[in-house]
Amino acid sequence: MSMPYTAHLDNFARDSLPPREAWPELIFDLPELQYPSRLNCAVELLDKMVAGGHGERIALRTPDGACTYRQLMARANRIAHVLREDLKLVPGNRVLLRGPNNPMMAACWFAVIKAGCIAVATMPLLRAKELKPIIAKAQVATALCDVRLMEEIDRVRQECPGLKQVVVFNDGGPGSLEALLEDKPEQFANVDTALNDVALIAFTSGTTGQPKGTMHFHRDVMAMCDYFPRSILKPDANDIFCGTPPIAFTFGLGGMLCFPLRFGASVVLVEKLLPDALLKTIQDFKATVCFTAPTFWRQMAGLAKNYDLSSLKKCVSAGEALPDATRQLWKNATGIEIIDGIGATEMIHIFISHTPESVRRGATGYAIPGYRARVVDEAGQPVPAGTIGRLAVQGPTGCRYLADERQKVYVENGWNLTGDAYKMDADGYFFYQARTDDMIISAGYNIAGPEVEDALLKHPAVAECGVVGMPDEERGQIVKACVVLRPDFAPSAALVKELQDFVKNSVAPYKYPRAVEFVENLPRTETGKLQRFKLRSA
Ligand code: 3UK
Repeated sequence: MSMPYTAHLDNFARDSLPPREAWPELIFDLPELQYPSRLNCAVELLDKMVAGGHGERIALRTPDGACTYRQLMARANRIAHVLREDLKLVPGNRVLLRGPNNPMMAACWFAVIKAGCIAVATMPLLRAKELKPIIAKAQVATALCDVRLMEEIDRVRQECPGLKQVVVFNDGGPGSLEALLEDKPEQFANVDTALNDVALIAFTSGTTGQPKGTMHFHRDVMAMCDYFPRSILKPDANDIFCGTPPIAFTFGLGGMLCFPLRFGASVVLVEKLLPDALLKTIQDFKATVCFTAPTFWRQMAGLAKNYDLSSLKKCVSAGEALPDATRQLWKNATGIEIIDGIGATEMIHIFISHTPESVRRGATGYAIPGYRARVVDEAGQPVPAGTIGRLAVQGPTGCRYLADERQKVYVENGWNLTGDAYKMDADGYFFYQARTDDMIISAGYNIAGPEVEDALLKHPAVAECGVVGMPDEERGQIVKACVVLRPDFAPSAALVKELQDFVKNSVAPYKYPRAVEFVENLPRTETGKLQRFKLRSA
């Protein structure tokens, strides 16, 4: 038997894939979305757009200026020469990328892919302690790092002898990437990768244990650009994207880089965005599409009146469940129905979502065309509509952990199990309950924290909240709410009672929080997820 074609000379990634029988079943049943056996996703997103006449259009916008498709391609090509000639990289080598969302970070990502190497982008706030297992696991010998994030790389270098070369960018000094690419040609012979050569390894933002590396092929990047955007987001070349997710988070890799380029549109890259700054970005750049997490949508709803957001058309929320209370606040403030979507690093991007017109209150949406979803019991059998169980999905993308036993936990009988508890209605809409290990069991009742949170968020005193189960001798667990108050409200026993009664009046009374604690803020990850384990241990 002949080996299937690969452009990789370094076969580390291929050799670290899970055995074929441990992969999820993959479905490619949309006739319009078939990809050729040779595919380089950077070539599809850059070179082909330039060849197709988009070269002089703007690809990236920043507060300091803009960059066309042709300029971005030229920059990526020169960096690819540096990778090949100065750093002596061969196809299949992993390259660690560290940077906030900015044009050099974007160009580096494309350069790595053009050179047939594998992009391992890391979240900007990661410390040496968190980078170390990533570098070891993905066997990374080369890093490209924004000058402002060098400190942790310098620290980790001393402990990772395998990390042999580090090149700094956005620096300009001698030896920097800018200096090295100066005399490189603007053309580059792109590596002719196979559609199932690994293009990137994305590490999960997991809270416990060793980080898991998910491996995605060139084909998966194209599927990410074609499935959710084509059927739900429906952007066009005049759209201007903006938002907060880092390129290192696959939510951001799609929304802040690959989706806009796939459609000939542009994206505003801003390095550090707080709710006010994101609103100002929308106003100043006349952005039309915005990607961010639920906590941002909620905070921005309260500030929206101070900005001209008339350019904005489409809003995407992902990362954690979008409470209906937040959806309504944003709609009242702007008239826009947020597009909610559940995605996962293992799946690369969103697989259940809805268009603004087909929203159903309280639901994440339906399986987007090309994906299948169902709710299963402990044994993996589908449960009837209306029953809570475990979410299982299949589609053109799926989980392939880099050398990790936990592949068996995520993939069962060919289905991806995301770890979320869901309920499906008779029309195929999926209603998020909680992470399966976050379900609260109190006096024999199953209670989903996010449902109680949504009830609390409808009270005018509540800015943000997190609801968890706390150990209790009598009931096993009790429902506890950690509440951040809006500026005009002060903690009091009377307010505790008022919030408890408020919840009892909107959901089944046994779900009300027996304990309420007022806190200054809630612990969140860089991706906007509430860290419930921290609330439980507090
Ligand atoms: C949770 C949601 C309810 C859910 C991601 C869009 O979040 C992303 O990837 P992660 O690997 O986390 C996956 C988990 O996050 N989640 C995400 N979105 C929603 N829960 N409603 C939602 N809309 O528990 C899921 O299993 O960090 C999101 C695109 C790409 C991504 N990587």
